[in-house]
Amino acid sequence: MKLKVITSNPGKVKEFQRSFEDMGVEMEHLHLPYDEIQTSELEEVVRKGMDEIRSKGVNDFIIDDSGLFINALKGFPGVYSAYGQKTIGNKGILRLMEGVKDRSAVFKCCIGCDIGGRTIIVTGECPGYILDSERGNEGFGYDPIFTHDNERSFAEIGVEEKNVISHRGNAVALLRERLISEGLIGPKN
Ligand code: ITT
Repeated sequence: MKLKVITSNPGKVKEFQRSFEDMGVEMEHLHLPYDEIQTSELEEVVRKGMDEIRSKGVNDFIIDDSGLFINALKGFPGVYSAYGQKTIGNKGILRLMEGVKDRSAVFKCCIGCDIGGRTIIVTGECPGYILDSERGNEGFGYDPIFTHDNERSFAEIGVEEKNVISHRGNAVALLRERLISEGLIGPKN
């Protein structure tokens, strides 16, 4: 089975491909821009995005809207994470967090899957902390400044381990359960 991963972010495609390898699901990267509406809910962005993509005649795909929510910044960058990354970047976030004691944050990932005429939407989370400086070369986006174990950043742990504990990994686990329980996929033998 093939699913298109519709995103501008190759890092997401790599994580999805690795997560679905053992299920015999092939993930094909498709760059098809869609509107990401401004709203306070990741799920709403995903629902609207899926409608727009289907209206273009595309089916059997996955989209993902993610964000980093920092408690001391009242949830910023959150739903504005893509904008935050493009404008102030990780260095800007670290500057905003200078001298801030509460470093807690949560990564959230909402995945929308259109498959066999059905819609499945799941959300995964990963709590952690904002580091004092950027660390590591793997991953993408906010990975160098986020740690789940207060030791290593997501950019230091590599895709395999990130997939086990990350927001996207948790969302994928929920999606796999749904796909299996609805008889849409089964383990590859
Ligand atoms: P698409 O919308 O085209 O899929 P994007 O990179 O803009 O790609 P999002 O809007 O979902 O994706 O992501 C918002 C920002 O959060 C963006 O700058 C990402 O780099 C970052 N981000 C998302 N998931 C991440 C992860 O697992 N690790 C680090 N940063 C992440």
